[in-house]
Amino acid sequence: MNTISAPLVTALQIAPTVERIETLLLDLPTIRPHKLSVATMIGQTLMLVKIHCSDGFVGIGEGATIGGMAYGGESPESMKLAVDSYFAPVMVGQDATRVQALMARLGKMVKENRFAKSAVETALLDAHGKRLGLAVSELLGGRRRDRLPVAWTLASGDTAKDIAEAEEMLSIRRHNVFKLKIGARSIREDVSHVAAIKRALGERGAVRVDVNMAWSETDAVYGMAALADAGCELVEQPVASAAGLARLMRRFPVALMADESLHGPESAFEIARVHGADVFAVKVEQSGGLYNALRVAAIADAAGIELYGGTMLEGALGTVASAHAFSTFANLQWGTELFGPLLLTEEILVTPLDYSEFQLTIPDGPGLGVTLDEDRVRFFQRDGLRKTVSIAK
Ligand code: MUC
Ligand code: MG
Repeated sequence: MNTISAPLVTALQIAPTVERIETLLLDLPTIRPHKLSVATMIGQTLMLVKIHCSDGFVGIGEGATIGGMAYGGESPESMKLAVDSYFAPVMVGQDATRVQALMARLGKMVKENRFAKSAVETALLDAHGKRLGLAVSELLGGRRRDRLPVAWTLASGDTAKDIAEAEEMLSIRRHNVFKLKIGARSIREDVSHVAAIKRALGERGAVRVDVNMAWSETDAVYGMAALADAGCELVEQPVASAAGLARLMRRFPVALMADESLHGPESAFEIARVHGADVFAVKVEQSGGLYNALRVAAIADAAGIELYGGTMLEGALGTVASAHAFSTFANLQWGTELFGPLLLTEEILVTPLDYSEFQLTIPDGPGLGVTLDEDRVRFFQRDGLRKTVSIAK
């Protein structure tokens, strides 16, 4: 005899499930070499995830790293492998509408892999938003803003080129906050580079720096004082450890921001506990997904730490996912740096994102609110049409 009650049968029948998960790698060139203390990027590889659901909705998500594995333990290739071999068996057949429950199930069976988890969580939210006719920001509790201020990173490695690039951004009214990548050269060279750029821009542009952990603590003591004198308003991750950051806090008239030390809610709590930062650079991928990014922001708010919306130099999908998450933050005192798609030579969306008047407009259509240009994706896909063309030459 059938012991399942009628409503349960109905619920089982109608709950859309994850049917199939597709992944691919996209290799896109950057507009110029992007020089960080850890790597020089001349291209970016995006790992795209498509989650096909039994009700016909397809969600898309993205994972990206900086300089392959130069920035952390995951790479686009390792994300693809993790999703194909380990995530998919855990997710296929599961209720696609219970995003948090499905991510918790995945978390029990797959440790770490924060970037890959962020990509699949994004795809689940995109599919569910499309299903409900709601933007991802609304699924996350509701957006508080439709536009986000966007900083630009000057990282050509050449002071004159950086000044010309900043002038161009100011003149087209795309960016008026500039983050300078330093730490690869001597501190004295870096300080004069920063001072020259700040002198050239004056009050027209704010100048901040990202050291990407390149300094020792004694370097940082000298460097932060000199950068404050040069008119720099914020120093991002000058040293590697949270304890080191805590010892540098409040010693200089310049804000201190944690980036690489932040790996989601637990590390956010630990940095807050030791008073290790004035500002958190919240990155959706580093946090392990959109919900975790919201948890990091809540910890910052509770600790009186200010917020900045960071980037892993994602392409359009990762950038829009982050924008949806940041749009819900109660506080976003330092704006964002969601410029990733602008660093790439190729557009992969049917309708490009709107960057204007120093801000990014957050799409408000269902899900992420963007559509992939599938022809261009096929062209730039690894081992795709572009490769065939170059071989044929
Ligand atoms: C980082 O460390 O913040 C963000 C902007 C940029 O140019 O690099 C990233 C990574
Ligand atoms: Mg950084």
